[in-house]
Amino acid sequence: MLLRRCFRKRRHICRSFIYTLVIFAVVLIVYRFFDVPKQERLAISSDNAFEIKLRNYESKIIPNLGNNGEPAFLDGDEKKAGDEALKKVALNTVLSDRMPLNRTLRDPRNKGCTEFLYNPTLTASVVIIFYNELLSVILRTIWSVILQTPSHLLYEIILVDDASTEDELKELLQYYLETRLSKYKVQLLRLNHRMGLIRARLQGARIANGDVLIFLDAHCEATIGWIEPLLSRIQEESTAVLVPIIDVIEANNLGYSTNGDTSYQVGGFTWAGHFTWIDIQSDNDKGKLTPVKSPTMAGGLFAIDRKYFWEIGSYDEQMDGWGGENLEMSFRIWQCGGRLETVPCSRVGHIFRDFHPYSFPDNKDTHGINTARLAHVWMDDYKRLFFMHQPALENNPIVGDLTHRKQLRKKLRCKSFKWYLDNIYPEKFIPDEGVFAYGQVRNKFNMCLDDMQLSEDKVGPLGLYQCHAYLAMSQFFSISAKGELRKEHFCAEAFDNFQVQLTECHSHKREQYWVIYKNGTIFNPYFKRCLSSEGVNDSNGLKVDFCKLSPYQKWKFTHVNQT
Ligand code: LR7
Ligand code: MN
Repeated sequence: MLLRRCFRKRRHICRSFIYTLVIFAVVLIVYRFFDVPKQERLAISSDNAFEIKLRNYESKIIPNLGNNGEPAFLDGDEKKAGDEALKKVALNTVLSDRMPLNRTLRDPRNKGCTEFLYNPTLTASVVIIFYNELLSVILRTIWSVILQTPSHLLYEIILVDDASTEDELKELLQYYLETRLSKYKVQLLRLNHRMGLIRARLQGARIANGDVLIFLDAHCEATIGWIEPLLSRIQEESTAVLVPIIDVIEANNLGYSTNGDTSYQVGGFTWAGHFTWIDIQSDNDKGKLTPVKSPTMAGGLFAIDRKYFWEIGSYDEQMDGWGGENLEMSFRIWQCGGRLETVPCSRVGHIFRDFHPYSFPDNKDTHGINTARLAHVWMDDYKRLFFMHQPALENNPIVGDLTHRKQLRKKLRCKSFKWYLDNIYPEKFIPDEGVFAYGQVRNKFNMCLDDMQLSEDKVGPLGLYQCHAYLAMSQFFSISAKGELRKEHFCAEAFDNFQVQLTECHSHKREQYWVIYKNGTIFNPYFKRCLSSEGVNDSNGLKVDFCKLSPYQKWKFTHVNQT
């Protein structure tokens, strides 16, 4: 009807209208007919150099290699090249390139975990930052997130390239996303200059839109069911910040290894400002499958409500490079009213490398500087213990302006560091509080007890060294309330051959139990002998000897508390 009337009245206008319609329809049909998804169009059209490279790379992947998270091994030249890479970049890059990007992993969780019914409705933005990481390792991280996350819970994956300099990585990653991952919400944000991992994470967080932010290092693999308990817990309590159990992916064979499915550790710290793993202290919490309180987090893998992330002060944007942000955030969360928890039913693997394969601009000790920042802002008087490790940073302008962070602490009305120690980490050893004596321990010959720079994970003799003019950490010892002669982690322990070694404190008393007497002797009741510096040389350290009136058995602590 309408058409007929139209033809009668305005014939030519009407005709052109119909022609346009027909042409439009034809174009539409042709387009639909020949339409192939964007990804394949790019791929097919290619004699494209990227496509050739990627196909070449894909053709070398050995099916099933490393499946179930098994360790994998190559032979001959490839083995040699892999060993070389391990030395150079602390990772077997050759092996990673042969291994499927979507390899399968065993379910590492405790069986009990499958009985929980999680039904989160929150969505996640997974933020993965990287600087010159290996393409296949980044892609395996991405694939694991895609494959192990129910799609309705994954709002997006945001990759932040912290201005990597490896050209191939830059080009191929972008191309891979466009051609192989276009149906997933993965976006790549490229920073135009190196910002360091803290500001890189902030940049990612700024463009995220999911309910929850989940940060991952770029060399991780998520396992089945990893995300549900994280999102559920945040749904229940939006101020809970969560860490999965972080399993080890071996840098040499990429085996996914766990510590079994019942025992796991939580986060602690050292007064030198390093993150450490610690055993769960409360018996009630041991072996629990529901979230467990953690005094700190390692920093690389965690989930936080997106709004809460900003409310609680995101990160200290003046922190450069690497390090410190993890303890800063941990203290801040606890002191300002949040909670930090390890979620035992969420497990993610991380490649632990023996050294950083990258260097930092200007070779700055960013870990030290960042930690000095957080010590000033969050640790109140206890910062003295950190600065004893880093005296050169104490009043150093290199640490930068702290006004904003101090304002933040005021604004959020955060509690004191003492509150944190008393309530969240009461087992933390404080070398100069609640102890019988502390400081330098010297004898008549101006020689002092010395840990001989024993590194944190070793056992070595309790040594003797010229007393330093200042109180250096290597000469700082305490007699604890339990009667240990100790450092932060190490306790002096007497052995059957009467040598005294520094070993991990075990609080079972006996060989690690000492009594100081007013006359200056340090007595070991188990051996009924006294600590002696007689005949000490570098290799054997101190001994326990029959107690006698000898200047070698007389010791003086710089500070003795009255009891
Ligand atoms: O300048 C840089 N820019 C970056 O984007 C330097 C690094 N990075 C990226 C890097 O590519 C990687 O994806 O940042 C991520 C972390 O760097 P790593 O893997 O070299 O750090 P790490 O695993 O040795 O260190 C741990 O402590 C750091 C302190 O700043 C970060 O918080 C890391 O995320 C953190 N990693 C973990 O918590 C994983 C578990 C390890 C443990 C214990
Ligand atoms: Mn890492």
